[in-house]
Amino acid sequence: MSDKMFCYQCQETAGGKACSVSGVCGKKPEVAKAQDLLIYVTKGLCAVTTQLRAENKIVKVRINRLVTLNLFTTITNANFDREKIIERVQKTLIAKKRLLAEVDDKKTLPTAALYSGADVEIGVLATADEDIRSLRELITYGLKGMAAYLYHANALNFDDEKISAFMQSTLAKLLDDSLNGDELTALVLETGRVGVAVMALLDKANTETYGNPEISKVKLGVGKNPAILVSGHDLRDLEQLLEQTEGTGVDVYTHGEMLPAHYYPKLKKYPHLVGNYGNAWQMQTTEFEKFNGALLLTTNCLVPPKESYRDRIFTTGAVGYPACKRIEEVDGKKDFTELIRLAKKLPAPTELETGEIVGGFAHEQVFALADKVVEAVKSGAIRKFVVMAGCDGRHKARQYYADFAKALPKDTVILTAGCAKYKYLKLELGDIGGIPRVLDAGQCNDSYSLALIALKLKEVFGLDDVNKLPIAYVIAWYEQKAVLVLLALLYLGVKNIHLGPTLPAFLSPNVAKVLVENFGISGITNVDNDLKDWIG
Ligand code: FSO
Ligand code: SF4
Repeated sequence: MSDKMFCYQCQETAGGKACSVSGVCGKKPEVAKAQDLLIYVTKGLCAVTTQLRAENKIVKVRINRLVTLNLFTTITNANFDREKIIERVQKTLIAKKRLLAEVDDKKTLPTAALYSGADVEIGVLATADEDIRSLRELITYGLKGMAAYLYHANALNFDDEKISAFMQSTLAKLLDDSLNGDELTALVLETGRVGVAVMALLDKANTETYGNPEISKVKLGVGKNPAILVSGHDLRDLEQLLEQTEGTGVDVYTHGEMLPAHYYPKLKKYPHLVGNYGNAWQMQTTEFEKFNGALLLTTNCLVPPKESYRDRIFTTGAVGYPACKRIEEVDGKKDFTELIRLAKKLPAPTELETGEIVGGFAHEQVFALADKVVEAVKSGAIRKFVVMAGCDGRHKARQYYADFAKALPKDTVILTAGCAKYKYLKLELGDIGGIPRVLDAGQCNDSYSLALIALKLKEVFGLDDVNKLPIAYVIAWYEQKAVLVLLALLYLGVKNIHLGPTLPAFLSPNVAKVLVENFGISGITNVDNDLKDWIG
């Protein structure tokens, strides 16, 4: 196996090409290679499970969960702990060996299915043809995003064997050298179709467990109690922490993508869930320091922590960092005692800002406002909606999104989800007849809401094509969940998505051309030009 790393799965990849010395995200070559190995052995396991299904044998839920967590573990900014990743490799090899014994017909299995730890060429560059490589990686990243959504649904006891079967058969197909560009392109679109299904499953899991998000005010200031800051996307982790901190005198705050927890009736009912602290993930290096209290990372995005706050960080689920304490799930429960004990000894947070923000405009809440919205569109009070969803990040070029939001005409409404919102959520852009100009549906995990809102508008306006709606799509991407959301939107027939701040490095010129020609995908230029072209 080569000593060099090669990773180009996220938007911040080095030089817009690939991280080959060390990751811009902080991922070291040995971690990158362990992740490549984990993906490789997972594909091998999936070739076996796919064969088992073809022989009408049942694949246990435990194996589905193993595959899901393996993929989620390799998502950007989730796991930097090489040892833990290698543990997962070994677990996967053991599971595969056992399942292999159950396969009747081993003749068609690929080499990876028989792999037992020998030195083989793996990783992105193992595929020589740049278009095939590009399509394989596009699918792999879509599946990583799918795994993240499925993992969250599973955490709330929602599952769908069909989704796991698709993920596994698709991963197995990525080992098949006989598949050509057209067949892989078809698989890209299939990934988008199942992407819609997994997002719907997670939406059902979240809303049936915690109620439909409702319009909510979230405080930005701080109190005087010792506190825990929760980051990432896992609502079940937050819920368990809220239960365990009840009556302890410890307050709980959200950071980054955990903000939308405040919109759910069954989470906002806890009085000690006091507010949101700070901004998007990339700000954690300064904001975690100032928070003073204990920190819980439930999912990506983790930035390699500075020493000044490293000993206050606890990780759980797919997240990992060698020097940070971990909380494992035992019999479906997580015990946060040690985290709470630490929090009690630490000072209250330093105030960053005051005031409040408003969110909770997921599908049911927007449907409840439908009459008002339709009236505003018919009267011309709302000229256009702009879907500005996705991720925030470190690149200076992302200032574009704040500037774009500020420059949008006053008769436009931003529909948002994901941590991209931090670029404009606090700008006080006003409202249109009581409808705020920034409607936050929730996490990137809730992008499904935006699709449902678009489909509802199509229905109420009696249109035959979602692209005839007065909606522009200005999507900021960073990691692989955004890749899945993009594929899901393409599957839903959405055209002319403007993707930025840069196009993915993993799209070869030919693959990019297919996306441009068939779906009208384009990049961004500058605010003035783009406003003129897209908004008019
Ligand atoms: Fe943001 Fe990070 Fe939610 Fe992403 S926290 S960037 S798409 O990993 O997950 O939106
Ligand atoms: Fe580079 Fe992104 Fe890969 Fe990290 S995840 S190594 S920043 S491409």
